[in-house]
Amino acid sequence: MSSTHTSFYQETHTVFGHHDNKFLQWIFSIDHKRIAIMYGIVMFSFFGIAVLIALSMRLELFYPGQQIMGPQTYNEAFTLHGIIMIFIFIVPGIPATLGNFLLPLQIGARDVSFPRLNLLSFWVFVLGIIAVLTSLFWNGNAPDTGWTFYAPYSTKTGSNIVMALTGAYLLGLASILTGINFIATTHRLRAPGMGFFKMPLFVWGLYATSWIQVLATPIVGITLVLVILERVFGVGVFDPTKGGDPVLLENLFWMYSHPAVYLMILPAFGIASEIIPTFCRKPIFGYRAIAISSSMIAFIGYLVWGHHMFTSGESNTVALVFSVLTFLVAVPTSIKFFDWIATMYKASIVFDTPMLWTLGTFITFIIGGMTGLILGAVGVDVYFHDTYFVVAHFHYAILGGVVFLMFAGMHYWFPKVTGKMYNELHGKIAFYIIFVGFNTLWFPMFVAGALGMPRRYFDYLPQFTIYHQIATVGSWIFAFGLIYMFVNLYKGIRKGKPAGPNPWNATTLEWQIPSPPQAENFGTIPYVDFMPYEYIKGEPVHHMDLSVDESKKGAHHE
Ligand code: HEM
Ligand SMILES: [Cu+2]
Repeated sequence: MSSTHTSFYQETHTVFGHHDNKFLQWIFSIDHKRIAIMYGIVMFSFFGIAVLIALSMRLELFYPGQQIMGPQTYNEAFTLHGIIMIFIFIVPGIPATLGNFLLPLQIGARDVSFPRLNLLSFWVFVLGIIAVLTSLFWNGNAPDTGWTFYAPYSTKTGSNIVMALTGAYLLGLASILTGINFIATTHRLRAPGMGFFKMPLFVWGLYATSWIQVLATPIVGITLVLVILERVFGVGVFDPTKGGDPVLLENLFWMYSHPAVYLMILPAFGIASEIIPTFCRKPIFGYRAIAISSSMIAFIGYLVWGHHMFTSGESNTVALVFSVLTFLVAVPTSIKFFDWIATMYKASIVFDTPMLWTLGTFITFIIGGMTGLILGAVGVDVYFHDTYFVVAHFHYAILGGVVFLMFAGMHYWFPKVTGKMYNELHGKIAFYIIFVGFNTLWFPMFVAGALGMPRRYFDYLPQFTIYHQIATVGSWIFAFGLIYMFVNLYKGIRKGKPAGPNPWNATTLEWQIPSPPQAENFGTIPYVDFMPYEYIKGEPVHHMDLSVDESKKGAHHE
């Protein structure tokens, strides 16, 4: 380790000056790298809790009839599972963790544009979680509406909806603040010479996502406030008995929540676009097409929300229009996939864990995406609506797409964040266990759903038993794989070998500085007049040491 630099583990800037206390140094830190790690710790703790809740649901479903919980508890369980997974885990997801850590590093900046706002958004996020948790224990029942809060049930049920809505609102606010910060950072803080079309593709993914966070999240914010107003003051917006319209809530909700799907997947695609050239040691094919397709997906994503409401009584014309628009999203998505495959064509691919996760995700996400097209066809969806086919589809897309690529990114940037290496062999074994567990868990649900198994039911007809039992066994394999993976990463942090600045032979700026990076990232800010993925004969074109501050060379150290 070079002695001239302090890593962000030793020293940090805080909002209130310098603290001797380590804990205060962390929770008041305005260093984007520490904030990223704090987000990560909180998010993955809740991911673990939501997985445990899901495992208990799967146990309940092992046999027909009541096993370990009654219908009311089951409703509360899937509501909590959904709220945690969506609002606490995957919406902040990649931007708040890997994005926060890497955005400044990849564009050659010393921090995000508004470091204090970054810390504030973290604390708003924590406040939101506290509100959600309060809703579970605060006199009365835990929320039982499902994470979509559909009316009129959400305006009528006796459970603690207002607290849960407040929580979701705060979590949305945190997401907006992150988005604003990232947009400003991308526009203002790129290293000199780095035009938009010289940015790494992960930055493109984050940038497109930030616009969705800023433009779409306020819609759901307003919607949640309206439900609160309705419950507290009896204003009739959604309740038909007061002259309101429950379908209005569905419209408003999905105007946010469909774009939110792309908010989740675009940075995940960005991760794939980083990993593929690195492990093929080749420039990426179709850089511009991949960059622009992110923005196209973000844009079309606003126009398709009605595909969640084919059975809500919308007119045939409207349903048809939404159906066609839904199919359009496949175009920019396929552009990305073709470009990735073209990059891999004739490359000598290195199958390390991050690449393995990326390739595995291709399979699961394509299944998730294709079944999405099936559901996007109006006639078919009328049949499949609210069956396990839908449950399988979105777990394939979100878990097998977004979360898996997040795992890919976690392995890829692990050496950068920790300065250590995890064990490759165990990393690969963990991937295979999770992959097998995942497919055992969710694939049978397509079949059960197609045969008519409805979702959100704690009980079912005996002919569905076998599918639920396979799925439950799959859920144990899956959970075991998760534990295996996290233990391996934890061991890497504890006693992994030092990784060095650039263990993968990667080309982007973050690999040109020490691992972990020092407090203000770069000694020298480079002039970037080259493309992000430049290889000649399998070797990176640019070798730089950006940890050294050239202007201070020869000067004395304090
Ligand atoms: C160990 C992994 C997981 C298991 C075993 C699991 C299991 C389940 C089960 C059994 C249901 C209820 C199905 C029903 O009764 O309709 C469900 C619903 C749901 N899951 Fe998961 N899940 C997992 C991971 C995830 C992840 C990673 C996400 C998103 C990031 C997610 C998001 C959801 C959502 C949004 C619902 C719908 C809740 C509702 O209907 O209100 N799940 N999951
Ligand atoms: Cu949608």
